[in-house]
Amino acid sequence: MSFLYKSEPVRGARWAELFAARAPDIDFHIWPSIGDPAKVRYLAAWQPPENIAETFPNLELVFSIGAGVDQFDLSQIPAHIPVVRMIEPGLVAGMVEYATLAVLAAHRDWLTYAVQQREERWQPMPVRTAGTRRIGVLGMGTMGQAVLDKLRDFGFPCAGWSRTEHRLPGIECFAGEQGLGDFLARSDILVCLLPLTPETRGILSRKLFLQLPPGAVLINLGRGDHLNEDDLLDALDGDHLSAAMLDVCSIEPLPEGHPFWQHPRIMLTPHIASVTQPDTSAEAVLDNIRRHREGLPMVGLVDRVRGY
Ligand code: NDP
Ligand code: OXD
Repeated sequence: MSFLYKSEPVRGARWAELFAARAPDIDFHIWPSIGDPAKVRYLAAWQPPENIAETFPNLELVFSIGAGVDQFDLSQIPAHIPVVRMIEPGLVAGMVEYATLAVLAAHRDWLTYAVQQREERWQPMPVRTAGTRRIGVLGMGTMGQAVLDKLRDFGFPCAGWSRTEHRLPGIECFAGEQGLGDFLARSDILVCLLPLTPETRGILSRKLFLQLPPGAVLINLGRGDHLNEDDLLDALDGDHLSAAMLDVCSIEPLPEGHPFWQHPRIMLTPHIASVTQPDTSAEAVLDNIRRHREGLPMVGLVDRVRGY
């Protein structure tokens, strides 16, 4: 029986060591070395190989290397094979760090100061307290809840939006289409931590921006396809939004000459808000293999109907 890993090779080498120590009955292969495809029971991938069902006839479980599963065409994976996304503490911790950094940078006007520095301009702006800056997080899942938990401690009035109702201490919770307008109207800094699904694709649009308070800041940490890029440029250039911080783009890497590169009010990072950490993620995968073998519920099982 074998495990096929198809993602970043340095992490793969560490997983191989940990599997050898913790699950010696499983042969570990790092793509493109796949061994005998009929022996592959477990596949973990960031970008999945093509024709999974035909190539690996005895596959039992598919793992996403990331928290998102939008890179998988779930219709191509036979219904009896569970798909499990990544839930591991290292990935959550990285996201909490990045989201906190981005929110604090927006709150303390760092993009404006970066521009002023290049212009050799010494121009203080009023310093607002955290209590006067309202944060809204789209998505209250593993990432969104951890981020809200941290931001609340700074004294920001925090709210979250999700598909179903949630309750979190000290967080104003909104849900569904009917809760979106009120949630947006009170969000000075909007953080997107949604999964990419047919319902959420393009959600960061002109219509949504116009419901935010004037001067709001957008931080997109979900997926590039959540965002309508032209609508963002219009909202920034029309001064409805004051800045955007984008860790994800529709096309990655962002193409040469794209208007985002040079926009003075856009801060870009190359999809590094958080990264699956080798040791903790291997633990999470090994634990789910154990759960699967023992017939227990797996952590991060994807609901194919919801698409996340
Ligand atoms: P979860 O599945 O745990 O949470 C998803 C949240 O989004 C849930 O609260 C869910 O609502 C909500 N949601 C889904 N669809 C809708 C909808 N149609 N309307 C309203 N709310 C909706 O995911 P994670 O928190 O683990 O991850 C979220 C995303 O973050 C990933 O899918 C990925 O795209 C992104 N990510 C980006 C990284 C980066 O480096 N940039 C790193 C890691 C993740 P409900 O609770 O009601 O189900
Ligand atoms: C993820 C990501 O989904 O890194 O984990 O984007």
